[in-house]
Amino acid sequence: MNIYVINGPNINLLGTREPEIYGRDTLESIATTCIEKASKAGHKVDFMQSNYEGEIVEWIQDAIIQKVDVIIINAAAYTHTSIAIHDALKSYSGYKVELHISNPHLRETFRHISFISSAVNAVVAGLGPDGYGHVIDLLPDLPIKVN
Ligand code: CA2
Repeated sequence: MNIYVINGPNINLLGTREPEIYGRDTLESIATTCIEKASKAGHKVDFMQSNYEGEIVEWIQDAIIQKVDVIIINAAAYTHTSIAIHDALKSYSGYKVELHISNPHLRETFRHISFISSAVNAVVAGLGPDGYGHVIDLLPDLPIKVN
């Protein structure tokens, strides 16, 4: 399987601030874990992060063109604002997982609304930085149509 792991704004700061919310792992260490776990299972992960909404939309469009099998997306703050990311995800017919490190429902009310949950197959939240690796481990058990 080909897997895109897409991360939104400020996630590059992981490990530098707010460890009580986001843990102490850096984005680089999460990427390494995902790539290693996927490779052991015979899959390929492209791991990316952007602070720009349009770039995230373009990566989702690229996943459509490249017939990527799975998108795991932590859209970060764009989760709560972005119709553009919602629309791009709707256009992608592969398997999609919305992922959050924290549980947004335990936090400020503006984080309780997700614009993208209605465009994905599954939502994972509150498992900390290990959530990414757990989702990679789960992929063989999910109803994914491989291209
Ligand atoms: O829990 C998550 O994964 C979030 O998607 C993280 C977003 C937040 O806006 C969502 O409501 C929930 C924020 C990511 C910011 O990441 C930082 C990491 C370390 C230090 C500061 C920010």
